[in-house]
Amino acid sequence: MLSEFRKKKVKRIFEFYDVNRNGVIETSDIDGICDTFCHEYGWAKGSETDVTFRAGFHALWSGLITAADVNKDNKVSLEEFYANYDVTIKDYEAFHQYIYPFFPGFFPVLDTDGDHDLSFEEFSRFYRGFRNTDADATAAFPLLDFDSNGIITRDEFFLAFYLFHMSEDEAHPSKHFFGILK
Ligand SMILES: [Ca+2]
Ligand SMILES: [Ca+2]
Ligand SMILES: [Ca+2]
Ligand SMILES: [Ca+2]
Repeated sequence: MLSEFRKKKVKRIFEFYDVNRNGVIETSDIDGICDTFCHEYGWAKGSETDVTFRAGFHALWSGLITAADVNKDNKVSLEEFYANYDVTIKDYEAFHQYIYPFFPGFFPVLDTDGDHDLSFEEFSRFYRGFRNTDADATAAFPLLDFDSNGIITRDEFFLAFYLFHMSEDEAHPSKHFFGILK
């Protein structure tokens, strides 16, 4: 069973997926996520990047629905989502098998200039993509820039991503990875 703290973090991911806030994740939510990123990154709808991103996200959705939709109603409820994360972030091996594979594909989308670091601008775009405000991005950037050198390197970003999913340390700033966690 996930601890209450980790459930709180997983709930933040669920809220990201549930774009229309009706309490379940369904195909229309996935289109909504793609629209948000499309807008943030200025991709024309139907452009190559847009099509690639949508295909990737729909593949992710198919995987999620296959694994998490226990009652087969083509929707993923919060309880189903928790139960799925109970398996996928159970331990390091599970994380590596189920969650890690998204990272190498996702990072280059965020790192728009391809220098393997996230500038404040690049980070803010990602954060807004998760429907956070500019003020949230400004607050989160220094928390996730662990060595305070003004950039979030790929390694720092990965460490935050890993600890967001795995850490039980309620004081660790990685809990703010997808949004400021209150
Ligand atoms: Ca929904
Ligand atoms: Ca279901
Ligand atoms: Ca960059
Ligand atoms: Ca740094």
